[in-house]
Amino acid sequence: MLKLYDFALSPSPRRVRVFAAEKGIPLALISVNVREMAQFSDSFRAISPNCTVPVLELEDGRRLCDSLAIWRYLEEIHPEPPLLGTDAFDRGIVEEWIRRIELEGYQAVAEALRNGVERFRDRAVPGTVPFAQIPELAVRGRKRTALFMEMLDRRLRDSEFVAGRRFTGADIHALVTIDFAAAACQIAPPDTLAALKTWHAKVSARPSAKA
Ligand SMILES: N[C@@H](CCC(=O)N[C@@H](CS)C(=O)NCC(=O)O)C(=O)O
Repeated sequence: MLKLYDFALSPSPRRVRVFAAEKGIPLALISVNVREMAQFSDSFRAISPNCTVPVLELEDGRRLCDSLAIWRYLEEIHPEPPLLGTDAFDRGIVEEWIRRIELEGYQAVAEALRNGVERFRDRAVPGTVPFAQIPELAVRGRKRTALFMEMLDRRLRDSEFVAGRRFTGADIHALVTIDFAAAACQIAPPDTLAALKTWHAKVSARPSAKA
C-alpha cells in the first residue's frame, strides 16, 4: 500500500488525504507530529530533506515530497474520477485555479499564521532554514486572505464548482485553505459571501472532506 507521512492538523497533508479519498485510494498514514518538531528528527530528515509533510512513499520506496506533485501522481495511476481536468482546456482551467488558490489564498493564510504567532518564531518559512517573523506580513496575509475569499465568492456566483461544472482538485485546495484560515487564523467568510458559504457547505458534506 502507498504510505503517507502525514499530520492530521496540517493543511498540506489534508489536501492529499481528501484527494485520495475522492479516488478511493487507500493510504497507510504515518503521523509526523510537526507541533512537536518530529519533522526535524534524523529519521524524518532522511525521508524528507526539507522536513515538511506530506511525503508519499511508493511500494518500491520512491518518494514524492509535495502535495500537488502527489496529486499529479495519484491522478496518473488512478485516473477515475478525474480531479485535474478532463481535456486539454479543462486541465488548463483546473491548473489555473489551483495556482490562484495556492498563491492568493493558501500563501496568504500561511503568511498570516507564520508571521503572527509565537509558535513560529524564527520559523516563518517552512523548511530547514530559520527565518525571522515579519509582523507586517501577518497583517498583509490577513488582508489578502479576506480579498481571496471575496474573489472566490465572485467566482462561485457564476460557477457551480471552483473550476467549472465538476468537483476538482481546485475545490479541494480551496476547501482546505478556507478551513485552514478558520482554524489557524480565526478568519471565516462573512455571511455576505453567500455563494462561498453555500459552496463550502456543499463540499464539506462530501465524505472525502473528513479524510
Ligand atoms: N509545498 C509543500 C508545503 C508543505 C508544508 O509546508 N508542510 C507543512 C505542513 S502544512 C510542514 O510540514 N511544516 C513543517 C514546519 O512548519 O516545520 C506541499 O504542498 O506539500
